[in-house]
Amino acid sequence: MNRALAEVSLFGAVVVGCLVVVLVAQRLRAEPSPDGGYATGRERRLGLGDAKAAAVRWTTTTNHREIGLLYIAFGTVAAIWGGIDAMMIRTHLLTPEANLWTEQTYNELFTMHGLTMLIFFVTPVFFGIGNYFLPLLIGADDMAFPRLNAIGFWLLPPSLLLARLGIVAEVTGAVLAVVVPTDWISVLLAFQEPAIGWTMYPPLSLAPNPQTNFLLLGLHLSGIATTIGAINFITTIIYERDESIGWANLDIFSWNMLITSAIIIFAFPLLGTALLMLLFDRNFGTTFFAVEGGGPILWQHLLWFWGHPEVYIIFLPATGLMSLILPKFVGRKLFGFKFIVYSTIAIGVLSFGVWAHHMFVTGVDPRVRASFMATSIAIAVPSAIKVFNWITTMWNGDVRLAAPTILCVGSIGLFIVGGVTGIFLAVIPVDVIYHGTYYVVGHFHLILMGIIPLMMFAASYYWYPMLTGRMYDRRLAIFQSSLLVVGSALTFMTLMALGFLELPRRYATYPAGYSGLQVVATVGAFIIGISVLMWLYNMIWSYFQGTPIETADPWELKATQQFTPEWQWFEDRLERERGVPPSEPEEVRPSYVPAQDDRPLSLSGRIKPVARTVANDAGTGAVGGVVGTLLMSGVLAVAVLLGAFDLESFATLTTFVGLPANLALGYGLFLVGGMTVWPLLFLSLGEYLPGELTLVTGLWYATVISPGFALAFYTGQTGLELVTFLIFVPLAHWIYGLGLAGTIAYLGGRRRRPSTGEDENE
Ligand code: HEM
Ligand SMILES: [Cu+2]
Repeated sequence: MNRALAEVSLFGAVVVGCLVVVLVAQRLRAEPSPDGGYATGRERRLGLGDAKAAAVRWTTTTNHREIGLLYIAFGTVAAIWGGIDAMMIRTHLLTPEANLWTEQTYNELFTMHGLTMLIFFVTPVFFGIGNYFLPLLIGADDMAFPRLNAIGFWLLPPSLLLARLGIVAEVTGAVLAVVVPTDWISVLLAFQEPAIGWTMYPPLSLAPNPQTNFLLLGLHLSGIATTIGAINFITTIIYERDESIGWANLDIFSWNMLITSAIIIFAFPLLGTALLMLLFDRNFGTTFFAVEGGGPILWQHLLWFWGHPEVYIIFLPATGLMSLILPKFVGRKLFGFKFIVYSTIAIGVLSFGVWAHHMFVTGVDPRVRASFMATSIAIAVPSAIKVFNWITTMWNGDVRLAAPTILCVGSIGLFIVGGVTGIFLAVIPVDVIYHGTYYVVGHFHLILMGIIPLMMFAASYYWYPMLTGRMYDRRLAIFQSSLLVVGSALTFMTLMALGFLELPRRYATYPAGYSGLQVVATVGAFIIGISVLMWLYNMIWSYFQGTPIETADPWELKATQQFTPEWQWFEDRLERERGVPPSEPEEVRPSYVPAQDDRPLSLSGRIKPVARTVANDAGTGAVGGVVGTLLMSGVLAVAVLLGAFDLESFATLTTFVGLPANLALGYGLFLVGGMTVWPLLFLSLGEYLPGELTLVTGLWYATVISPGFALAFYTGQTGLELVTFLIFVPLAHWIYGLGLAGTIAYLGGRRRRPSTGEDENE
């Protein structure tokens, strides 16, 4: 089958489908109502003049919202294009032999799929969302450099065309070949999409194919566009913020865009340079990456020094959206805002220190390799902080069923699987086995697909009322989101399974034994594809036919004090343009801006109550800890008598602090630890976790923590003994938790009541 024609017709089919939806929706809207009522006032006939005016307007606009929409539209087109590549790859892999497309075509497909998705889909869509909403979120009139903004966007269409000129030329050639002799158009037919992998490793990328040059130029151009956008974001966030917005109450999405942009500023110039070096090698006889010159490994260093930060460039905005959207649908403020910001900064810095984990098998010096393994594992910590904060945000929240909720929860799940498998890959011995297999493909798609597009979809639903003034079809959206989550899990976890079976990646054919799982993965991919089409339909159809919204607060954000500035802006606009009055009294509206104290307290005045609380809490905690630990000792003593618990476990505790094993000392440590660490955890989290500290929360903590202790204490007991031991550890912890929680609740309750009364009088 001719690949280019297949791809172009699929693309054409999607575009035609969209147009049909637009036309039908518009036609229905313009029809007079059946009772012969009002005239078709909204009917608009699109004349040539209107079309021209619209074309001029959209190509010359410098308004941040319009440019944002252009970015989003461009990114969506690229996503559909790259998505069609993906569907073709998966269709090809349905059978073990290469009988649909040739091996060459297969290589072209995965090369261009990767590049299109990473470069032309993700960053543009996030820049679009940033352009539209960031100024609204920070109360700016526009981006800092509106014209530069337009230039940054308009560099993208030509760069996509350059990068994918191969297929454009091929199709044009094939069409022209029908009417003109083939030797007239031999130039066009010489183009061929590169089949060199998205990482463009030499010497493969040095092979003669004119299209590779255009690809490199296109990528270079897109890099310039990205850098321009990043500069604009940084400047806007730093200089255009409203007076009421400082660093502490800058919203989390803007924080993420700021740090993403900072990474871009450091990473992209490097990519640009490397691309130029490769172009020079290809065309002007330099030898940067030739074996007799710098060598192919030099390319890998340069590419991955950009490439790993790039992973975070496309990932951080997604986490920003998650941190912004999730709280709105679970009715609780984002937990640990500060720590999410810190973790984002930490990722930004660390992302430049891990690139060589992509090169573990290239014969890098083992000592260097080991240090990259350490930093790669370390970067999991800030990522995990985010996950814990999201989960804690949901904890006991008023979780509402809506498409964004499904997408957020699904993403967290997929991201956890993707992230944890990434930690394994960061470990050299594991990577050596798996790096060339589908395990890697499964791992990175769980992140690339699992959180990035899912958060874009969530954002599209969340802000849809604001963008269009209408509501999307909620039932379809819930169905679509569920399908997307299920499809993603099915596809990419199956790829992981294939990886465990050590199926190598980037092969067009495979042994027949793998075909069962390959079919499952392909089915999953088609589920994803179908759900994306549903989304497209919903977005377009609802734009014309959705129920017009009657309030600026469709998500009831005011009730949870999360009616953020962009919605406030929308509320003003609705009132101005449609006369929709604000749905609540004026005072409730600016709730997002933190209340300013009337009279600032003196320093000691501010410290004293804090110090008093800390001292009280510490005292209460310590007493509770002693009670809990003593009760726990009782259970452990019984366990020792029954032979289910080995006292040796206590003795080894001292080795953790670098002392020789000693029973008495170990028990002492156990007591001190129980007195301090646990109550501290308890008290500090008890402030945030809803439901305060109760016996039930105590049991929860105990249950969660006990497996860790079971592992730590386990000193080689075997068989039945181990089982009994495992039972006794939770038992002991439960008793401890009850003792601790009971004591703290008793002591704390006694003290708290009068002091709250005091606070209210102040
Ligand atoms: C429907 C969703 C998707 C499917 C079914 C899919 C499928 C695939 C397949 C089968 C490969 C080839 C792996 C190999 O041969 O080793 C691949 C590679 C790749 N995909 Fe996707 N993909 C999807 C979405 C995405 C998204 C959303 C992104 C990025 C945001 C992405 C980025 C990549 C990259 C970077 C590669 C690496 C290409 C290479 O091996 O050089 N994919 N994808
Ligand atoms: Cu990496």
